[in-house]
Amino acid sequence: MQRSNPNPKVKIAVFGNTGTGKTSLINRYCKKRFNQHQRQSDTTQSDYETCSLVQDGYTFPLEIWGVPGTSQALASFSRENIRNAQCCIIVVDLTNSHSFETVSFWVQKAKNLTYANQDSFLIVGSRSDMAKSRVVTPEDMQALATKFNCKVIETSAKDDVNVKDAFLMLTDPLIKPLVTKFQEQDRRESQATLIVSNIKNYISNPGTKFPSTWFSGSKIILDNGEKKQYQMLSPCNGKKLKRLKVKSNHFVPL
Ligand SMILES: Nc1nc2c(ncn2[C@@H]2O[C@H](COP(=O)(O)OP(=O)(O)OP(=O)(O)O)[C@@H](O)[C@H]2O)c(=O)[nH]1
Ligand SMILES: [Mg+2]
Repeated sequence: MQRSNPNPKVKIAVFGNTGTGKTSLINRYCKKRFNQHQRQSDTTQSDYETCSLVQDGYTFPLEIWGVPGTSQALASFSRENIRNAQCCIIVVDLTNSHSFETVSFWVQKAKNLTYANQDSFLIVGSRSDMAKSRVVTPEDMQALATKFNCKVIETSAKDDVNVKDAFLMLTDPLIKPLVTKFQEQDRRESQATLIVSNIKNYISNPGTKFPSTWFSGSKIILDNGEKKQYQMLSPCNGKKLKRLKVKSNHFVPL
C-alpha cells in the first residue's frame, strides 16, 4: 500500500576537527565514492548531501550535514541548518591523537547546536584502513563510548568499511519504531479496506458478529467507487449489529 504522507526526514549533523574525514564519510555513504585528494578545510555552509534510507520497504529521506571543523568556518556557519538534527556523528581520525582529545569539545558543540539527545550520538573512528599510522586504539574508542555513553564504530571511507553500518547504527533507534508504527497503520488500513469491500456480505446477514478487527477509530475506505474515508465509531467493536445500524450510526465521514 502506498503511504499518503511522505515519511519524515532524518537530519544528521557530522562534527569533528578539520580533516578528520567528515565530508569523505558523507560522500561515501550518499554518493558511494571516495576522493583521495579531497581538499581539506573545504567544509562550507552548504556541505550537505541528501540520500534515502530504505527500511522494510519504507523510504526515509536523509539530510546529512558536515559541520565546519575550524572555529573560523564554524563562526560563519548558519546554525539553523542543523538545529533540528535528530542524530549527530563525531568523527575521530584514528591516525591523529588531537582529534581524539577534542571529542569532548565536539560533543558539547553537538549538544549546543542541535536538539538531538546524547543517546543519538555516534563516535566514528575514521581511516581504519591506515593501520600502520594508527594512534587511537580500539581501547581508546571504547573509553569514549563509556565516557560519553554512546556507540562507537571504526570506518574507512576509502575502502568502504562499516560506513553503511555506521549510518544504520545511528538511525535505527529513530527509524525502527517509525517502521513498526507505519506497518501497524498500514495493516489496519488494509484490513479495514478488505473488510469493507465485503460489507454487503455482513449487512445482509443481520445479527452477524463483526470481527474484532473492526476497531473504534479505524479508517475505512468504502468500496463504492468514490473511495471516501469513513471513521468507525465505538459501537462496532466486535459486536453483533443489525443491518440498518451499520449504515446510519456507525460510520462518520472524515
Ligand atoms: N586513507 C583514508 N583517507 C581518508 C579517509 N577519510 C578521509 N580521508 C582523507 O582525509 C582527507 C580529509 O578528508 P575530508 O573528508 O575532506 O575531511 P573533513 O573532515 O571534511 O575536513 P574539513 O571539511 O576541512 O573539516 C582527504 O584527503 C581524504 O581523502 C579514510 O577513511 N581513509
Ligand atoms: Mg569537509
